[in-house]
Amino acid sequence: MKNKLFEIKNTAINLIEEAATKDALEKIRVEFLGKKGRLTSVLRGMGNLSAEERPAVGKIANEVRQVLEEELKKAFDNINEKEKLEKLHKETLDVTIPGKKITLGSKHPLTVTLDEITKIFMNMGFKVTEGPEVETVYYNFDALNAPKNHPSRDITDTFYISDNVLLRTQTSPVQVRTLKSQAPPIKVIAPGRCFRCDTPDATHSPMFQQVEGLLVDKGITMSDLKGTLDVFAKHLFGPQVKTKFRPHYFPFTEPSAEVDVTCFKCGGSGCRVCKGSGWIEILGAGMVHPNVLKEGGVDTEVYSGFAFGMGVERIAMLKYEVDDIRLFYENDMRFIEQFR
Ligand code: 2NM
Repeated sequence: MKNKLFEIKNTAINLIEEAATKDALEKIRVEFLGKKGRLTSVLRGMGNLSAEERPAVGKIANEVRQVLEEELKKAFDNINEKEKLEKLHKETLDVTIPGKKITLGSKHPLTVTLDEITKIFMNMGFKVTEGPEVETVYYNFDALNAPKNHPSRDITDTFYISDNVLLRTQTSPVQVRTLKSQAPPIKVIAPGRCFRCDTPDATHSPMFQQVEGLLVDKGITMSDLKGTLDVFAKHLFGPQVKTKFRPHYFPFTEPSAEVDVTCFKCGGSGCRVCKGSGWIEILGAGMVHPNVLKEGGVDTEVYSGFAFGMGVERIAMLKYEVDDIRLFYENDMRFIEQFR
């Protein structure tokens, strides 16, 4: 029986030495020390021993159990330590590996341009107003003194949603809403998307952005308009530029003008940018028509005002010498990335 115990001990120790995982160790523990284990069954057989033999065998059996338990624990701790080291090794960071490059986005050139325009007018005390892109015929045409037979009202020029509802063709309906909801003095700009039935080409897009301005107060004259737009042009294109007004016609302003700046590229001598004329048209403007003011609830005996409007794409094309408006909407990274 003693030999059997020593044999169990040696077999178990050999197995423990060979075991490579905690699972394998647990199997060995169950096989030798478990309730139905090999050591346990030997102990059960002790009843057959003589009274003299029993204590000595019992002592050996206990020693074997103790040794095996110690060996199992040692082996278990070894494997644990090894696994911990392996895990640490796997999780080691190589701080010398180059980082992943994060590409930064940038503002779209139209956003850059709109921000710049907005900032100049805000610095002159204008507030930014916004309004719906889906408008009524009343706000888009009627209230703006557009004659019933004006060509821009035609379904071939304007996107109608129904007889009475359309996509705004300019942001002036926002100005009308402002006139109706606020008492003068009014000093606002209205940036936003506008829509016209145009076939896309180098200079036309069925969707584009506008900034319109409106100022209504006592004693406002054409010279206030000239001064405001001259300051704007100098901030946008440089202090050297000059502005000039050319007579024009808009239904919502009287008198009306188109505004040119001296070419910021050649200084006025004539080049590709100004097509040889030395002047570049940048916006339209005028004194708000009394019919528009009255429709907006303004007393024209007390107040007068000026208004102006410009295309954001047009300004961006001039500033950045972009020769095709469609480039702004194509999301071609080779184009977009040039404006970082
Ligand atoms: C332009 C040119 C001239 C304009 C007029 C108004 C309103 F609502 F006050 F009558 N807002 N914007 C205006 C005037 C717009 O765009 C080329």
